[in-house]
Amino acid sequence: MKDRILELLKTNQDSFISGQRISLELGVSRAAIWKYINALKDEGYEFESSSKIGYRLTSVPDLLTQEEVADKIKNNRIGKSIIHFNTIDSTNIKAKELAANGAEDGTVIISEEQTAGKGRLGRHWISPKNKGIWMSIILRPHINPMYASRVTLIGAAAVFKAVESQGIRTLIKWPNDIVLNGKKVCGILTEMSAELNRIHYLVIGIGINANVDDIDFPEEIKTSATSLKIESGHPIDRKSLTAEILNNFEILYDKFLSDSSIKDSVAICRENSVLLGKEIRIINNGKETEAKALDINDDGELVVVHPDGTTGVVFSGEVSMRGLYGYV
Ligand code: BTX
Repeated sequence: MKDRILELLKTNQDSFISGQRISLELGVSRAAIWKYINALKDEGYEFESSSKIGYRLTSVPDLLTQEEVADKIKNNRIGKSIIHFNTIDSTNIKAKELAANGAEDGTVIISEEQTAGKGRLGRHWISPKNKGIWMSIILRPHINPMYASRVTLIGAAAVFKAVESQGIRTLIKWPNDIVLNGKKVCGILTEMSAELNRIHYLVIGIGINANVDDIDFPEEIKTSATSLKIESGHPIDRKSLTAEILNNFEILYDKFLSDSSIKDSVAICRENSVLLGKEIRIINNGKETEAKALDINDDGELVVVHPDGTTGVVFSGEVSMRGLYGYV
């Protein structure tokens, strides 16, 4: 009911709506309306109200709640249900817990802040309050677990397209980073629970430094991390960007489910890659090798040429590049 009252007030933001009208339209008592309005106030919504003329919504909070993002989502599944937190340890941890307890395919967990945001290999992801998009998508694809990592490239392509729609051109660092002016602006962490030939669920965690300020980054990552706001010089509409990512994600993900192909996502990652043509270092299982990045093939693998002239593919792992994140 709270959602419906809010919707009614949002569609009539230019005028007051009387308590009587809300009561009649939604079949709710005047006392209950007052209770819901107070609950909305607690969430950061502001109203003008008068016992004679009713209520008018004057300001909405900059929060990534279901109420604030849902009207921009065009999807059938991804993001139809958004579970929002003000603070949490990690949206990936929460998503895995909910998925293990039966949460539906497409459920999205968003938090305004993470106190123990996770990067890959146990690393930490800085997630300051109200300044980024820290979210995880629960997926239940009927695919062979060996193809699960392809979802990371779908995520990267979806983030690229969404950020581009806001007028900012980023580059994709295969397989899981988005960079802007040589610094990391987004990271993706895909986790899985599976048997040998069946996936229970996948969780794709996306962290985007939307409005993060320089001061929020600890000293050790100041030279390697940036935000869309820092680079573009203007604040980012986090609600639209969140919805755009989820909208783009569903289009690319549905394509993948229909024919197991990630060609469209790969094309986006290839055309906007920061790595291709560059000398790189590959770190896999603690072993470091040098190579030149040639291509991303249609299966999403990185094609490289080794110093001895032989070519090979890299399925996963750490890749670093001269001049990016200060690597020399
Ligand atoms: P990664 O291991 O590639 O990157 C982590 C490294 O990046 C850190 O060790 C640090 O050097 C640097 N770093 C930490 N925080 C930031 C930041 N905010 N911006 C730029 N660089 C940073 C990448 O891992 C995957 C990150 C996924 C984060 C999302 S947020 C929502 C979801 N929930 C969760 O716990 N993780 C994911």
